[in-house]
Amino acid sequence: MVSASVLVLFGSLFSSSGDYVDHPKMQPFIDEMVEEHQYDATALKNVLSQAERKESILKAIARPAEKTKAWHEYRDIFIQPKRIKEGKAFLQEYKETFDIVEAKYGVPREIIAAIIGVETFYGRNTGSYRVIDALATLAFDYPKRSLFYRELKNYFLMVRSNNLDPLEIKGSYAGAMGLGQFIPSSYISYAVDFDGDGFKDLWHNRKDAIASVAYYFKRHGWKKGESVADRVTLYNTDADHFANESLKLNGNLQVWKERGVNVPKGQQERDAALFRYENEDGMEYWLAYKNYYVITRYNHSRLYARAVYELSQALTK
Ligand SMILES: [Ca+2]
Repeated sequence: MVSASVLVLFGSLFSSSGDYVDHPKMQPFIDEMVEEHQYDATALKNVLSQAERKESILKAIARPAEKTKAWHEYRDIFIQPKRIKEGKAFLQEYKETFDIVEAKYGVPREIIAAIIGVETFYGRNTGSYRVIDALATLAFDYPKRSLFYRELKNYFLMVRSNNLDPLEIKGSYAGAMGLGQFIPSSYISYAVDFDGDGFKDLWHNRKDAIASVAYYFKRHGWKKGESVADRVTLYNTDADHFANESLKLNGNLQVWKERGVNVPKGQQERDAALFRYENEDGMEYWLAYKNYYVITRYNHSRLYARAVYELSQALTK
């Protein structure tokens, strides 16, 4: 006879794998993949039935640093001597790749390096979740699931067309993969096989990762040679009402001047957004231009954009 405690033990063991075998959203997902992409239903079911639901993922996604931290706290995570030092070494080690990529895509090397530095500490922390677990958990069990549902579909398309094992690939809790933390749709659209070995290896191949981040920026409208942002002061504090309104460039420089911003002298007329950042000892204001907006296309956060920009500046000193 099996005791109740043994049943509980086995129950928890079994529930740690195959969490989606009987999930009500799994079959409709499979049906859509078969209908839309002629995916093999048996293969899909086989993979999905080995996906695990991760409570830690649902907890992590509920409190991203971009939503919970003041700027100075966020900055302290990313702008430290070690990340600057290793970033400079990264630029040096891959100088030839950066030379070619910078010329080809028009995106400065320090921006590319800063992205990879902020995302994964130059490849040190690329994520230890199986992407199948991350995306299944978020696509099937997260209330705001629509993005992840799409990304789970893209994941299967990505592994099929690149002949990858869907149960092996690792990434972040949100299913972001490799040195630049590309989600599957980004991989499909922007991954580059820089070294020409036939595999867009964003997990281990730094050359492929550098070129892919640059291509992502080019495709999102990076303006070669244009400045990114200027620190400013306000002559009229009413301008503060318009700060952090959205990530969009919600006024040209003339408008910002009229709203109360001391616009830097000699700047050509163009669109900008005003951002307010909280330091330990008060507020700081920045006028941000098109290229700053492009950084937010990588991660929709003014804190993120600032961290990338500051790290990029530190890497050039
Ligand atoms: Ca490659």
